[in-house]
Amino acid sequence: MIELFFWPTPNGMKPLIFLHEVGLEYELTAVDINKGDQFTQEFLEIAPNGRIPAIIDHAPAVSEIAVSVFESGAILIYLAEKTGQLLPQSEKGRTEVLEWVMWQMAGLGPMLGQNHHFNVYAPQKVAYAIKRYNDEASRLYAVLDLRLAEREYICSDYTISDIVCYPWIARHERHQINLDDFPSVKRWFDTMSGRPAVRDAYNRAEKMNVGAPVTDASKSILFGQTAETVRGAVSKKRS
Ligand SMILES: N[C@@H](CCC(=O)N[C@@H](CS)C(=O)NCC(=O)O)C(=O)O
Repeated sequence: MIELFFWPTPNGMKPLIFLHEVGLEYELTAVDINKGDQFTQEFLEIAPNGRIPAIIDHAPAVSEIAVSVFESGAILIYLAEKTGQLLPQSEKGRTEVLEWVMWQMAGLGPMLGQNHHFNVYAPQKVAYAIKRYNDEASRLYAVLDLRLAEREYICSDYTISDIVCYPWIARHERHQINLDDFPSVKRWFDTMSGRPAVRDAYNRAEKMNVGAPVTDASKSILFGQTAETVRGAVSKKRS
């Protein structure tokens, strides 16, 4: 059984979609990031970065003890290798998928996160930051659009490279992006949105009924973190 430490955010949705695609048995453990659950000792034990998602595989293929994984990209690779699904085994096919997974993890995700932060959450409208991340969002959407112009999916078949990107593209309106300007992304997005496993994963997440994604109260938890936050959580753990 896979225990998924989850909150319904783009990074949280990635492993949930995977689990629905392959039909692995799972249980959700809610980590309410708006209340600071990401700083509990139990959670930091498996996810030292204090971010969801994370998993514990209680029935790993080889290891005799449970295996935990943090970072959504690492989780997808781990689950794909465990199940032998959605990650090709050929040298070329696997490398290509990993390239796009890394592109999402290091580029698309962080840049769109900053885009949303400065457009929506920042208490001041910082024109330079807003332009910087709007420009970067449009550049990244164009990279994906060119890639998808010649393919149904990001790599040769449906793989974890599609799963890792979808939950972020699903929030295109928040990134000031009109999908009509990126027709191949739009076509791919519609295909992805129609996949039963994707719909089931979003329906499952919706059942958590968490209300507003970020409230005024949660802003101070989410956006005021420093080295002291990390050291404070660790010293609580040691005492
Ligand atoms: N690179 C990480 C990023 C994870 C991440 O930023 N998760 C957010 C939710 S999407 C989170 O846990 N935020 C809690 C916080 O900022 O305190 C991954 O892909 O797993």
